[in-house]
Amino acid sequence: MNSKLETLNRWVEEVAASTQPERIHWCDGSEAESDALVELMLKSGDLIELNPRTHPNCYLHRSHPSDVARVEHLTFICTENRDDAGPNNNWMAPADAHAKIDALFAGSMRGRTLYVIPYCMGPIDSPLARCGVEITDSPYVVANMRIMTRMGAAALARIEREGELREGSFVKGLHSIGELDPARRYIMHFPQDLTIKSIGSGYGGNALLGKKCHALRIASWQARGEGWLAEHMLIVGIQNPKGDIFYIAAAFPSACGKTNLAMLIPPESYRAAGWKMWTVGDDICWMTPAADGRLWAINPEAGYFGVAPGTSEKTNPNALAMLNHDAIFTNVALTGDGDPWWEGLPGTPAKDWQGRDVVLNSSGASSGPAAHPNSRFTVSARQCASWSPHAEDAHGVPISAIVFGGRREHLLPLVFEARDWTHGVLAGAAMGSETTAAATGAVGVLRRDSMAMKPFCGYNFADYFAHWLTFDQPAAALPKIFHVNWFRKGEDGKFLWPGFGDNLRVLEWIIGRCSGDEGAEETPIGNLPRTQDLNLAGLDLPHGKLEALLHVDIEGWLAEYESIGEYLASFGARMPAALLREHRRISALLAEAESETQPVGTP
Ligand code: OXD
Ligand code: MN
Repeated sequence: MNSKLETLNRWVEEVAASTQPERIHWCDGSEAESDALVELMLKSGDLIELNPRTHPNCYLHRSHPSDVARVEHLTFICTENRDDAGPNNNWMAPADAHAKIDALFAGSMRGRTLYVIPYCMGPIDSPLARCGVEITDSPYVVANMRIMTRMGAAALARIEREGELREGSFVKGLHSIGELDPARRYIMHFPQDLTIKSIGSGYGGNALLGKKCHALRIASWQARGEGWLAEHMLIVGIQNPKGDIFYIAAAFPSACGKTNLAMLIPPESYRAAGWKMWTVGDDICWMTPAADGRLWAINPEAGYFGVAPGTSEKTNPNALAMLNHDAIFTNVALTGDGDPWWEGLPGTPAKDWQGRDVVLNSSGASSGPAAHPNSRFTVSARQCASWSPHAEDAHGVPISAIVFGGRREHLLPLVFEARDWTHGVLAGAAMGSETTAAATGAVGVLRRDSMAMKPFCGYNFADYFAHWLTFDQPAAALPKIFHVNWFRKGEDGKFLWPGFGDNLRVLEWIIGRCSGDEGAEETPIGNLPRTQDLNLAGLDLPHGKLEALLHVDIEGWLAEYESIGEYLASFGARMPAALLREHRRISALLAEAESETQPVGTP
């Protein structure tokens, strides 16, 4: 088989001439193709069958121990002009990058099959969707792309249709596992040519090119040119007892519980009152202004590639329930019965993520994590009980609110509402998280991660903020922007807020602000709920905690704004003046508030 589209055939031929595969397979996405690939991988040891009684059609893949996560230091944005990539990216000149990586691709597929994977990011009939073709020599990548994207014949038909109208209408992604050598591993992006080249890793975002490489890095570049936004956001629908549904898009850096929030189950008192939550997406959101002035969003993905450890009955029962059939697990541990296991689940592991026997000490614990901390599940979005009936709508869902958040032990209140769009963009630009013990390096250090896009924005952050600001047009009916922090701690070092399902209490205030039904108090940093504005029915929050969660520490905020100012300045002259003005406006409000709290006569 090959394609009706000559440019596509030519590219596949060129790649084959350089990588020299033994055979070429064009993926049609069919059940029979998938069965044959699974068969092949079971034989080669790439997959291990899990307990078919408890987990039918579930498989375990163990990656190379040196290949277990995205590699940001080996990820490059290759634009002609270095400043177009910006200080937020690693940069290489396109000619140098092609030369470097093409040398590694030469002969890299010898003895292997070259798979051509046509895929569509977004509902197949959606005008907001965009297509790509990934060439890979990894059958594991094919199996994952089949779950994570709309892959196969229908995508190819769309690519051919669009390709006949316009040259260069699909993203070209070339991937080879190469030698799996970290010293010969690169993930290169050429946004000006809608091209990705990735070699030396078979893992997640390095290899499933539809996800971070296409749907965020390349798409963010495309979106700027075409007037939309490609964001690292979940999309969730909240249905109130009247039956109205409000959609919220939310950006959090990793390790802040994005998948959990996307699949939140309302607390008992809310369920009894008739509240429901719907999952549209857990990682990526593409938003486009429509004729009604609102931003409409699709989830470009068709599945979840979620972190397994910590996923439990308490943190995310919806996720747990969708994982007992038709799922691929990567680097999890195994029980003696051949069930997948990770830290946070009941029971005990027998084999760790590398297949080694787990030795338990006298108290029944293993010496280190049995599942890799970044072990994953890949599963179709449809298997989630809260999967939204509107997730496949071609025009997407209308977004009422955008929420930014991070992990901050101090200072950042439970929630605040930005005064307007410009203030909201500043809140997103300034957001960040304190590092946790899960990451290497010092714990508790604040890392700014604007809009949670630091590893994923395909161009200069200063230009990206300017692009965000362009949406503020007179006819626009933009979402309101909020910032949340589930992770504030009290003086006793304990979390002040229970989190998980109770986060709906904050989301209820957020949608109430959007519909004009909820009150707030104005402060220099934005509008905060007064204690009476949050619904705390059925929640036993000890006295003083809510006040602490909603406290605005003016002195602390003055220092925070000074640090935000330094961060904005680090992007140099491209930083939009409107954002700098907004920063000055709030700094002045804070200074004024501070002087009002000083007793008369103090210098
Ligand atoms: C992810 C990430 O895997 O953001 O989604 O790192
Ligand atoms: Mn992500």
